[in-house]
Amino acid sequence: MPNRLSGEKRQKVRRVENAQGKHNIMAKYTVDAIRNIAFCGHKSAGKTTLVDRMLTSTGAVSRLASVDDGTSICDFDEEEKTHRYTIESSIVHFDFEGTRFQILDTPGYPDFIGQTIGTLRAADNMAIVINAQAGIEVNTRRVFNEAGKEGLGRVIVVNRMDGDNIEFDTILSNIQELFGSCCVPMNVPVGSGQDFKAVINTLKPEGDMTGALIDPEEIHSALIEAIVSADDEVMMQYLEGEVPSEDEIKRLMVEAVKKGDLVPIFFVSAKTGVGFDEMLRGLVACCANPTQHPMKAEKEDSDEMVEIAANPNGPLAAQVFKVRIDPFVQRLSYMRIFSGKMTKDMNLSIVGNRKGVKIAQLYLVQAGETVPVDEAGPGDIVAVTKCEDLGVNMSIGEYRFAPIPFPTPMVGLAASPKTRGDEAKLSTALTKLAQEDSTFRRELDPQTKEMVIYGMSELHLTVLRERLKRRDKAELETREPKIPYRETIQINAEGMYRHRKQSGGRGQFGEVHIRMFPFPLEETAESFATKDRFPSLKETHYDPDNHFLWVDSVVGGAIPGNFMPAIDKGFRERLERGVIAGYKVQNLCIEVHFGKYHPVDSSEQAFKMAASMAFRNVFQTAKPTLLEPIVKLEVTVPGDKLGDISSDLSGRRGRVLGMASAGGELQTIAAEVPLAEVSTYARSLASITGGQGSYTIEFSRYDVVPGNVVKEIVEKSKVEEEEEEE
Ligand SMILES: Nc1nc2c(ncn2[C@@H]2O[C@H](COP(=O)(O)OP(=O)(O)OP(=O)(O)O)[C@@H](O)[C@H]2O)c(=O)[nH]1
Ligand SMILES: [Mg+2]
Repeated sequence: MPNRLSGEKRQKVRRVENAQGKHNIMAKYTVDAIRNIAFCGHKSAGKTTLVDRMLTSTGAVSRLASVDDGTSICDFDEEEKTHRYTIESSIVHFDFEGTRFQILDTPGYPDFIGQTIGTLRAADNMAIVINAQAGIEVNTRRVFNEAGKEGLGRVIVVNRMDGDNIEFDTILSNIQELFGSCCVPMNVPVGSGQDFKAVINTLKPEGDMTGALIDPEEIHSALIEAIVSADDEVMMQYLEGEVPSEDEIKRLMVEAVKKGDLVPIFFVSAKTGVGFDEMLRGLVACCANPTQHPMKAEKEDSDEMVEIAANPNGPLAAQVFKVRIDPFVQRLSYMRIFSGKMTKDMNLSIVGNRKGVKIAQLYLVQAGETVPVDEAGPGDIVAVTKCEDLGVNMSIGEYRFAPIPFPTPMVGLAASPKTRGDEAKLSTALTKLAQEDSTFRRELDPQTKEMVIYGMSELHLTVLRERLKRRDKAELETREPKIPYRETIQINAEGMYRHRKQSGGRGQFGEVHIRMFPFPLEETAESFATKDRFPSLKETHYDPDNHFLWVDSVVGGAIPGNFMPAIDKGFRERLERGVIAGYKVQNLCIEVHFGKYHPVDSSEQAFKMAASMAFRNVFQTAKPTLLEPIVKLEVTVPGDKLGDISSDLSGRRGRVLGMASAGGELQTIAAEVPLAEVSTYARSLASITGGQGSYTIEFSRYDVVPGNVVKEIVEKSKVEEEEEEE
């Protein structure tokens, strides 16, 4: 069965939906019947298998699905089918006992964490899936923390309970040791492995309890205690012996999960289905509906934060959290609606963009398939097609939502088209990739004029190249990783440059006098450009991307104002191409304080050249150096490998920040390491630990490169300064 909708199949879906009168989702559900939950966790925990099963067992999809034979509903992408793991997040929906579930299946590989983080914006809750056979793994803790940052309520799903050699007590104590005693089972398994046959509810333990792996009555008290701790008054009454009513428990359970006082645990097997319906009922009971998880946003023209209530009659407020470019349905922009109504032929206004966007069609998504709808409301997750202007992070309506905190991609490769003449095709394809994947970026290397692509890891870039090849018929040739060094200065310096050229006709004359200062990151343009420092300050120009500031304090018209834009241009070009080794310049302030011009022979070109050369010459006398990206590396390994790991890290100029238990035998070691030293870390870690370790990399900051290393880099990158004169 094809996974994407062909034109014919799309028509069929539309007819079916209309026949059932389902095309208006708002007419069918109230907001409080919706549960939006992201399924996250370590790779292979069984997230996709769980979500596929939700769709088949509730009848939302009427075919069998399996990751292992490439028929998964959520892993529908060609690359996912080939690799048998999730690369892109999928959004699906189904109904269960009167509740509307919208589930986000996310990748467990840290290489694709951008997809996970993007989808959290659409969720109100996170289910952290743990593989019962493997226990807590490195990405388990990472996603647990990400949920905290986004303010999502958390539940834990321990999956694969049908597997061999499961140590129930160890799993439970490891979870509680790492995430706290707030983690309490909502159901207790009866038997494990092949004998995992049932679960017993701990909120209302009843029936035959023989074979339960832990006493459900005992867990019941711990559960009630965690629930009542969400309300001080109820807690006091409880301690005095008063049992809270069922309604009270129901209300407080969601509160407790939202506050993190309770993290319910469910034991299931996605393969056999044991514990499945109990888990779904538990999710209905514990997870916040959209009205219980209002998002914060700023009104367009003010910086006051307000809470956006999930009100169907309120103003429209939504945010784009994902873009996917599908060869059949073209470009899809996925949005979470927080308030108001969106209709299929609406003109959307976008915050910060005067031009609105006309919706071509509004869709509900079921992983790779789309179902047209007329209207959607708060809590709904919908997609629109062909809206080129609707990019990730954009806020729709009058409220501005905070940008999604995507990690910065740090692993770079110099890239060029495999076939000459493919440049234009490749450029279009890479633009598409960057729109879909907020952890992919490309830049032109100012030194070599080569294109450099950046991703989260080697694996991430490999998968993206596969997609380019399959979808866009564009092949890339890549070369050794490029490190995005930056150039800067360490002391103040000053000087001037006179550009004078007599070539036939009119001469060219421009003279620029400058002072140069290190401009520390902690300073802002306002704090640095004071009258004390620059007594005749007239104007400041700040470039936040490079943390570059230049100050115009020229007096008496020594340089006429109409040449200032040319000076600005000269500085900016130099910033991009660097001075000592061809890297971008940052953390620098220049004061232009004097100059000379000629009424006939001065030109913009002459002043641009003079500015660029003055920059270059003075920079060279200001103790120039290189900055390198430092990353925070978190490595999780079996405890007995800690020694080998830390000595390997110190060999890479790394600095260990700390160690902590990551549950059970696992230890996590956090270190700061120069990016240049970790481009091949995946391979080394695998050989040290025999494949038992995993790691995450996150950009931390730029720091000064040690002197001997600077020399090496500068030598290697000696460029011919073609345009230098005289
Ligand atoms: N025995 C058993 N195997 C399971 C169960 N759930 C999943 N699996 C198997 O575990 C493997 C990984 O399952 P996935 O559903 O792809 O895991 P995932 O968490 O989505 O993995 P990523 O997409 O890489 O993050 C597959 O071979 C599944 O068949 C389960 O409950 N029991
Ligand atoms: Mg998956």
